[in-house]
Formats: sequence, structure tokens, C-alpha cells
Amino acid sequence: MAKKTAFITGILGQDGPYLAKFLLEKEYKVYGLIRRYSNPNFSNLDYLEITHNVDYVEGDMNDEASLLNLIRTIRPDEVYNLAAQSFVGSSFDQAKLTTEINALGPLYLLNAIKYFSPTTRFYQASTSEMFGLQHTNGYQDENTPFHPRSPYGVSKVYAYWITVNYRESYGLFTANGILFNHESPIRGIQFVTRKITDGVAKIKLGLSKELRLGNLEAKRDWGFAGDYVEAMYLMLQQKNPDDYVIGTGESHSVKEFVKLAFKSVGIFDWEKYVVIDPQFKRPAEVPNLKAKPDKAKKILGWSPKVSFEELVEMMVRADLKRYQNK
Ligand code: NAP
Ligand code: F7E
Repeated sequence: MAKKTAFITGILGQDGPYLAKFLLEKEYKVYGLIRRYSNPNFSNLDYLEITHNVDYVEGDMNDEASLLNLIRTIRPDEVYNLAAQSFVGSSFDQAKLTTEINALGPLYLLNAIKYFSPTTRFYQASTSEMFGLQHTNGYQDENTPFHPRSPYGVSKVYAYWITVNYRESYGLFTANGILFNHESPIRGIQFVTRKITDGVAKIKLGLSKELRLGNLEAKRDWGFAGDYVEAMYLMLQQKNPDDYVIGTGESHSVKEFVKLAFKSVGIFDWEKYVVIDPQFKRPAEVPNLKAKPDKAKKILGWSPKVSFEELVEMMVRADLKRYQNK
């Protein structure tokens, strides 16, 4: 039987490499979209030791023709749209760019599928940031209304609905994974978890004296990226396309993350090292996110494996090792 093919955008980011590894283990042929760079950074793929197992193709989420051409020539079985300007903080200063990549990018891909490869199944990387301020009894699920709090969140609401719309209008197999925060040792350094674990490792090794952070009271539902890519895959294997919330069902504050990260290296007086810096606070905050992933459990048979404590420990260990190896 011919190998299944997957086309992954965002292959150099955090989720792209975990998903590629997962699909390669299932014998997929994996194409990864990279944009034009003088020096592309393959370090996340190197970390997972799959750099040479992916077929790289060049294009850009802002360049419709490049995407049309790639879908037309590859005609993949599955497209996973993970590319995004994904940092909420930067989206306030670069709202237009964020919108072009995150909202128009998926539209271009969906048009490419509609015209050139209508049997291709499409996964859209939707996000809990779409919920923003909304709660249903303290949690968010597939029925919770959206109230995004950043240009990033707003751009993702467009992408969510255009994905639903192409399913309803043209019968395409499209699915939204509404993923809550997920992290790993290859999480971008700007995001709070990795910033903390990197900072703690440097402090532990005497390479730094302080860790500058913004709002310590914000709460997130943090899981492990390696667990979450399985849910993406499962969504595209169902009989019918649908949208699913993916998270752990637990919520922890940034402060709890900080405390645990310091504790894991034997530092208990964490307040000595943490400096609150207003530059890391946002014009509008998302105060509290907690998933209710019951639908994914029931229909996809998916549940997370790595606990909050294990995640913190895993990330701190990886950062310590990085500096020790240097
Ligand atoms: P990430 O590490 O920021 O990776 C995003 C990738 O998108 C990068 O590899 C980047 O490429 C690529 N990209 C950005 N602009 C592009 C463009 N114009 N053309 C082509 N590629 C472009 O994000 P992630 O954490 O892996 O997240 C994957 C997806 O899930 C994103 O869509 C994110 O918004 C969404 N999401 C993430 C989370 C989470 O907690 N991680 C939760 C919910 C949803 P370069 O390497 O070339 O910059
Ligand atoms: O912030 C607070 C900050 O940048 C988490 C993206 O993957 O997940 C991510 O978005 C919280 C916020 O992630 C600092 O204010 C405090 O409340 O790690 P973050 P995010 O904004 O939740 C969602 C699901 C996505 O879809 C996004 O793509 O931590 N915080 N102090 C800080 N945040 C940062 N970055 N830096 C600080 O110093």
C-alpha cells in the first residue's frame, strides 16, 4: 500500500517536529513547509533527531501562489496547518502581520485544497486564546463562546470559522483542534514556561542572578506537546470531521510554575530571584484557562499522559543539560 502523505506547515516550530516524528513512526511521507531564510534553524528537528527524515518544500503562508502550487503538486492525504505568528505578546505590536499569517494563511490553504485536492483532510491549529475571557462554570469546552483578548486570538477566530465554513460549504474534511497551552523542551524561549525553565537553569548554574517576568497570577492549562500531536492525528482519522478541545483539565498559575521549577533544582526562596517587569505585561490579559476535554476523551479516545509536575521537571532538566553541555 502506498505511504500516506502529510504536509505540515510550521515544521521548524515546537509542534511541527513532534507531529512529524509521530507521523514518521506511522510510516507517513512527511513534507514540511519552510519559508525562505538565509539560515533556516533546524534545531528543534535536530533535538528530536528527524531532520533528515522530512521532505522540505519552500513557500510562505503569506504567499498564496506558493501554497496553491504545493498542494496542487503534492496532493497530500493530510494537511496540518501549524504555521503561525504564535506569540500573543508580539501580536499587539504586529497585528497586521499576525492576521495575514494566521487568518489569511489558512484561507489560502483551504482554497488550494478546494480547487486542487478536495479529498485532502485539513487540520487547523486553533487555540484556547479564542476563549479569552469566557468561562462556562470555570472551564472551556466546544460550546463556550469566543471572546479573544489579543490580535492573535482574533486572527485565530477567523481561521477557526473559515475552517468550519469550508466544511459546511464545500464538504471538505476540515477539523479544528482547540488546543490549550502545550509545552516541551523545544518550546520557544519567549513563552513563559520555557523562559522560566531556562532562567532557573541559568540561576542554578550561576550564569544569571534574576528572572524577569510579568503577570504571575495568570492561570493556564499546561500540557505536553508530545501528547497533543496525537490528538491532531486522531482528529483526521475520524469518519466525520469535527472540532475538539484538547487540554488536561487542570489549571495552574504562572507563580505555581515558577515555584515548582525552582524547587526542582533545590531552590526554595524563589522570590529572591524573580523581578516583576511591566514590559512583560499585556494590554489585555487572559486570566484563566482550563479545558474540559470530555469530547476528545469520548470520541477520539485521547487523554494526556504527562502531568504538570512531570512537564516542569522535564523542561528544567533539558535546560540544565543544554547549559552543562555548553
Ligand atoms: P511555533 O513554535 O511558534 O511555530 C510556528 C511556526 O510557524 C514556526 O516554525 C514558523 O516558522 C512558522 N511560520 C510563521 N510564519 C510563517 C510564514 N509566514 N510562512 C511559513 N511559516 C511560518 O508554534 P507552536 O507552539 O509549534 O504552535 C503550532 C500552532 O499551534 C500555531 O499555529 C499556534 O498558534 C497553535 N497553538 C499553539 C499552542 C501552544 O500552546 N503551543 C496552543 C494552541 C494553538 P519559522 O521557524 O520560519 O519562524
Ligand atoms: O503566556 C504570562 C502571560 O506567552 C502565558 C501560545 O502558544 O498558548 C500560548 O499563549 C501567560 C500569560 O503563552 C510572562 O501574561 C507572565 O498570561 O507563555 P505565554 P500564551 O499567551 O498563553 C496559547 C494557547 C497559544 O495559542 C499561543 O500561540 O504567562 N506571563 N510573565 C508571561 N508570558 C510571557 N511570554 N513572558 C513573561 O515574562
